[in-house]
Amino acid sequence: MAKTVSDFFVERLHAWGVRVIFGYPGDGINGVFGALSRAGGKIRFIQARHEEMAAFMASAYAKFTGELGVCIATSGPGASHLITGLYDARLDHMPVLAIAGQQARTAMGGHYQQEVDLPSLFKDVAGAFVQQASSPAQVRHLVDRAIRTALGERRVTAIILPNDLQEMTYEEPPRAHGTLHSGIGFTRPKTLPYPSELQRAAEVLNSGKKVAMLIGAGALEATDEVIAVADRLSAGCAKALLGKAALPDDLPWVTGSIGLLGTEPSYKMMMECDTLLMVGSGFPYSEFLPKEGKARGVQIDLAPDMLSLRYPMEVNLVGDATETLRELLPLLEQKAHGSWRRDIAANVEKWWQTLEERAMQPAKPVNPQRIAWELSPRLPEHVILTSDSGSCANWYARDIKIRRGMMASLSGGLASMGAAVPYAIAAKFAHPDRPVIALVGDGAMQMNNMAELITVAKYWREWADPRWIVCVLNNCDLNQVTWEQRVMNGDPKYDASQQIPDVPYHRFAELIGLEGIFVDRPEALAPAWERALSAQRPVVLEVKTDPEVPPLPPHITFEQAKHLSEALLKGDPHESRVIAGAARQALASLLPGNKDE
Ligand SMILES: Cc1ncc(C[n+]2csc(CCOP(=O)(O)OP(=O)(O)O)c2C)c(N)n1
Ligand SMILES: [Mg+2]
Repeated sequence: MAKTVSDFFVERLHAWGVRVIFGYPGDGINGVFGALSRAGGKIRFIQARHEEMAAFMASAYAKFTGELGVCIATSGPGASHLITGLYDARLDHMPVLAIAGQQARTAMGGHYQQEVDLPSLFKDVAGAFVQQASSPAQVRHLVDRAIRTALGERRVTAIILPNDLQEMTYEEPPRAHGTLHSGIGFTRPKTLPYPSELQRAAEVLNSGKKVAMLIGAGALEATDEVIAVADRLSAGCAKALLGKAALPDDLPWVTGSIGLLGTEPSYKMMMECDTLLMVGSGFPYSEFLPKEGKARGVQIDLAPDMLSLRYPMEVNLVGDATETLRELLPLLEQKAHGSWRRDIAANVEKWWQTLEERAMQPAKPVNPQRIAWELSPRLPEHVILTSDSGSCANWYARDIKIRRGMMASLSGGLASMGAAVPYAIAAKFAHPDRPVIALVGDGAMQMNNMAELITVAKYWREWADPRWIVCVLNNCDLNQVTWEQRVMNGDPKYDASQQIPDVPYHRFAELIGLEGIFVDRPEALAPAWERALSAQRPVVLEVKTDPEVPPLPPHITFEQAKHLSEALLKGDPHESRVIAGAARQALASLLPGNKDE
């Protein structure tokens, strides 16, 4: 049989190093599936339950391996289902290639079945490179360029293949005018600023007395360098959500997360510093950074368009975090460890105690914060953590003490619900020998994570370490938003939009052959984690949690506090519980008069 365009396509992906593709089939892309089948396992196809989940998997695979993530879908609805997962990769700067089928070239423009204008659909999310192939000799450079662009620019790219083209005999581009003769291969360059710029940065940092650092996903590979620079500058360091695993939390000067899901020591440090060094972070909220003009700033980022975006920096360094910090270090003078760092460490120590006290507050029936608190000391070495968007992201960000060698990620920039389980599945295909734990709200579970448990049931037996745990926080509420409505908008809980059905998640797990554990007493949490972590198969650990424990930011403005009290006065159906419950203490500090702003 002659080599088809699809055979060539699969061969070329393989030559680029692609070994895993996440996706879902359909007649618009059958040609490529046929070729994948003929390729005899050279590239592994992982079947998700939904194309959006496959795209989340590709995004997470890129995050956990540093390699290209690839997802595939059929024409029309399959392709449009990919979009949200692709935006996740786009917003978190992940290299992902989307492959989509399309109607036959002979039908296009004819309002044909499943005909969607895919180049237009993908144009925003895959704007760096999106092309619909129209001839066999074009496919070689489309693959080469889509992958090189994705890797080189850390962007999402897309190739759309009409189904008649997929089955045609492949032709190499002839040596003729109007053809391209492309090749494969990409290695990341070493990106460093000019020495004069490094010197300018060092001057700013050397003249500071109170240096604060903020690191993000760009610093994940730069742990030693961040520690060395922070020690030289006697700085404290906060971590943006995607940079959680960049520094271990047992260092006394690490203030943990920042922002709405952040910590008080991070907030204080940013308000009091005179110098800010930001590394590899697109952390969005300027109000958690120093007031403009209050601190001198230096930023390091690989992407020029992320520089001086949240705070006007004095020195903007385009560079790789590891390499740039290494070059910067010898230019930095050793600062004495004085009251600045001592105060940060004291704040951090006090904050961990506060978190413990908050986690141990009684609640009805289980305080969700305690889930993370009990998990933290039990985290196995090299665990990979994921979290969904929802209140659990607060506990993930603040309460989990991460150690060296662990990985952790979530849908950061997009903050999409429904990412934690596909992320956790991709983590297993990236590192089958590492335990994986996902924290997920019940709303996110119902939205789509639950269906992906079927994917886990399908594949887990092949994972070298079977430990794969999803902890479901069952509060029958879209809790994060309920609290946002109360605090940000001053509205009472709107049951019609916020209340969600009670579902026995642990029993669903059992039905499909996984292990189910149910907890509705705080004392049962620790043994439940122990059991889940020693289980011989994937586990759904369902915990009945209290929706009245507020997942509130460490710093609330007077305005927000006022809104909250208004909501309570307007008659939130859950008002009496809110006031009387475990939230009482936290709320007291929010009410007008108790904050100085
Ligand atoms: C796809 C998507 N839809 C809606 C939202 C808005 N949103 C953010 S958190 C949240 C509530 C999540 O509820 P649940 O998963 O039950 O977690 P909880 O906050 O109750 O712990 C919603 C609706 C979102 N981030 N993503
Ligand atoms: Mg919920």
